Amino acid sequence: MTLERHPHLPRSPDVKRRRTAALLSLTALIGTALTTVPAQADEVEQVRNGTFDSTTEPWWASSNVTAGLSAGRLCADVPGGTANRWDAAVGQNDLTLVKGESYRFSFYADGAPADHTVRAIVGLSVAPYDTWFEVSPQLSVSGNSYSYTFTSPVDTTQAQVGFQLGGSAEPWRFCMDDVSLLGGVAPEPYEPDTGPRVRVNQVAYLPAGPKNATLVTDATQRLPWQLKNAGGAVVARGWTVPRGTDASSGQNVHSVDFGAYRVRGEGFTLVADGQTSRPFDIGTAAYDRLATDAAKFYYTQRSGLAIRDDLRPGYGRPAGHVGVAPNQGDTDVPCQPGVCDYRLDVSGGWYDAGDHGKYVVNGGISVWELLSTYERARHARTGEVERFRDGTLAIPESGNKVPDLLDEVRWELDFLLKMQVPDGQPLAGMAHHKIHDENWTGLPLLPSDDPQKRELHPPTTAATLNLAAVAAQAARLYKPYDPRFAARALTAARKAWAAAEAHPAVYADENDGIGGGAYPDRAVDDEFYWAAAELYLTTGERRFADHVLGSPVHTADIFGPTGFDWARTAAAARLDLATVPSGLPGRDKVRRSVVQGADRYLATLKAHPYGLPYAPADNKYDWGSTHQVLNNAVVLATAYDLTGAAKYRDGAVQTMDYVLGRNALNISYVTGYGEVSAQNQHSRWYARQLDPKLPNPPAGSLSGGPNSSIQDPLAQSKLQGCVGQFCYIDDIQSWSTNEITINWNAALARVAAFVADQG
Ligand code: 9MR
Repeated sequence: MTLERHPHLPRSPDVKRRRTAALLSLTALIGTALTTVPAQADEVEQVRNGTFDSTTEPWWASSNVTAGLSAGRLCADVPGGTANRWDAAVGQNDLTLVKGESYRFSFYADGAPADHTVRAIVGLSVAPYDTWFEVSPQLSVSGNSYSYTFTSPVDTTQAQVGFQLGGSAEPWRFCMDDVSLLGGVAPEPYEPDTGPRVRVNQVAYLPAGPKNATLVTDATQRLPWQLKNAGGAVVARGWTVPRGTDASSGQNVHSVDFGAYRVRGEGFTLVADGQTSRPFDIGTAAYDRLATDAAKFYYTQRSGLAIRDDLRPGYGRPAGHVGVAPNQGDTDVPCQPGVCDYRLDVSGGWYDAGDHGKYVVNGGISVWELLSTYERARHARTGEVERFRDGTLAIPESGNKVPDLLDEVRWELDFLLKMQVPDGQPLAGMAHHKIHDENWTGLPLLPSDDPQKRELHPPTTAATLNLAAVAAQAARLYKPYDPRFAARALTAARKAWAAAEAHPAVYADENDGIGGGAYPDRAVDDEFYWAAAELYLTTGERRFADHVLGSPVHTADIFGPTGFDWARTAAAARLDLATVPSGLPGRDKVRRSVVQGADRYLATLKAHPYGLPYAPADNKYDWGSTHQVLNNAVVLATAYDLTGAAKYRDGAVQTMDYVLGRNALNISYVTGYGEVSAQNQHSRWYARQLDPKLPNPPAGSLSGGPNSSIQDPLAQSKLQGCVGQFCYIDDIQSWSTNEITINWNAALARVAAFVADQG
C-alpha cells in the first residue's frame, strides 16, 4: 500500500517550539548519558524519509486509513470500530536489522482526541509477523517525542517499523514526524531501581515466626539497626551480621534478625546504614488473603467459559475457544497433520500461562500441587481444612457444597480426561501431550480473539502418566463429593497406566515448539513412579506398591538444588507416600528421605544471606526459579508436618520473605503484594503494559522470576551478563523471566496456605 502524495505544507512555528521543549527535557533527563557516551562513528539511519519534508513515500497505510502530509508531518485519519490494533496502521517495510546490534527507535507523535494509544513496533513485515520491539505510549494532543533503545535478536532485511492504530470505537487522528531507527548506537545500560538497601519481606512476618532482613552495604563491620513502628517509634534494636559477598547477587551484604520482636501491627520499617526499608506488617492476615488469591488465579485462567466480572471485577471477559469466531474453538479439534484422523472435544481446562496453549504435562503437576494443598490440610497437624471450603474462591460453583478448591481443580481435571485417546483408536488410553495454536500469536490477544487453528499434538508417555497420577489422586479426594466422577477418574487412571506400560518410551519432540511450548521430557522413570504411587495410595493394590518399591527412583536422592517441577515429578510421589496414610512397607524410610532433603534445604537457607533454600549449581537460576524456591519450601513444610520440628516450619515460612521482597531487586514477585511488586508479567490478556484498557495480572499472580538463561530478546538486550538474582525484568516482553503459569502459582498457593496455617 502506498500513500497518496500531498503537497508539502510548512510546519507551524508553534508546533516546532513545543517539540523543541519536549526534546530538551528528554535531553535533560538523560543528560549525563548523552554527554559521556560519544556517538559511535558508524551510527546509520535505517528509516527512509522519516521527516516527511515533501512526501510520505515510501511509507504505507492500511486501506482503511487516510494518511498524507500535513504541516510537514504524516497524519492519519483512523476509522472507529476496528477490533485489533493491527487492523489500522501506517508503516515502512524492507528495513535491515543486524543481530546483536542496538538501535535507537525514536519518533514524534500526537493524537486527537486525547489519550489514544499507538502501538509502535519493530518487527517482521511478513508472516509470522514476529515483534522484536514494541511500545504503546498514550498520546497527547500537543505531541511528544519518544525514544527507545533495543537490541535486535535477528538478522533480517524484511524488518518493518509499524504504527498500529486500530482498536478504537471512535475515529481519531494520528500524526507523526522525525521517525528514526538508528543502527550502531551503544546499548542502553539498564539499571533496575532497587530502592532502599534494607531488604525485607514487604508483606508480613508472622508474629511468632522468624523475622530476617538483608542489608546491602559496603561496610565490612557490623552496623546498628532499628525496628520502627508505624508512628516512627523505635520498638527494637540490634546489630547486623556481616555476611561478605553474596554469590547470588554479587553484593556485599549483612543480615538482620529481629525475630525476638513479636508484637502485631502494620507499617513497620527497618532502619540501618541510613536507609529505611519498605513497610511491612507483623501479622497473619496477609497470608490468609494470599493463599486465597493464589488459588483464585485459576478461575481467570479458565478456557471455555466467560469470566464473570461480578466474580472478578475488572477481569470479566468472553469465553475463549468455544468455537465462536474468530476462535476456531476447542470443541472439535483435529490432530496435527498425520498424527491422527479423529477429532476431540478438548474444551475447558486452564490456559497454561501467558499463551493460549493447554498442556497435559504442566496441567498434571499443577493439579497435583493444588490437590496436595487440599490433601495436606486433611492430614497435617496445622492443616486448616476450612481454608478452601465452599464459597471461599468466588467461582461459579461456589455454593454447591463442594470445597471451592476441588471445584476449581475439577475444571482442569475434566479437560485432562478429554485429552485421553478414545477406545478403538491407535494408542487408546494414552494422553495427547498438548493442544495449542498452529502458530504463535502476538500480544495482546484475548483468548476469545485468537483466530489460530488449534491442533492436538501426539500422545506421549509423560502426558499419559501425568493423567494416570492426577486422575488416581482425584479418585480418592473427590469420592466423598462425587463418587461417580471419582470412579470415572480411577478408570481413566488405570487405563492410562496400562497404556503407558504398553508404550513406555513415546516422547514429545523437543522441536515441537511452534505456536506453543514443547514441554519435552525424555526421562519418565519419575512419572512412572509418581503414577504408581498415586494409584497405590488410592487403591492399595499390590501391583502398584511393587512398582513403587521396585523403582530406582524410590530410593534415589531426588531433593536437588532446583527442587521439582513439571519435568521432575518424583517429589510429588515421595511427598505423598510420606504423608498420605498407607500400609506401604518401608514407609518410615520414605519419611526420613523427605526430612533429609529438608535438612539440606535448611542448610542452604542458613548459609544464604538472603535466607532462601535455593543455591543452584554455578548460581544458574532456572526458568521459573521463584516456584522452585517455593517447591523447596514445600519439602521443608512437609518435614515440619512429619516431625513437628520448628526449624523446618521456620525455614518454609522464611522462604516467603525472599518471594515477597527480601531479595537483590527489592521486588515482590507476587502481583499486588508488597509496596513494589511484579505487575507486567507476560500474558496475552493481562497486557496492561501494552494496552491501558486491559488489566494487569490479578493480585496473587506469581512471576517466574530470575532466569540466568534469559532466552527472550528483551531480557537479552537489558540483562546481558546478569548475576543470579538480577536476571529478571518486570516487562511483559520478557517471557523467560516474567511469565505467569498454572504450575508456578500452584507452588505459591501451597506454601501460602502452609504459612497461613501457622498463624
Ligand atoms: O516452564 C517451562 C520451562 O521449564 C521450560 O524450560 C520452557 C521451555 O520449554 O517452557 C516453559 O514453559 C512455558 C511453556 O512452554 C509454554 N507456556 C508458557 C510456559 C512458561 O514460560
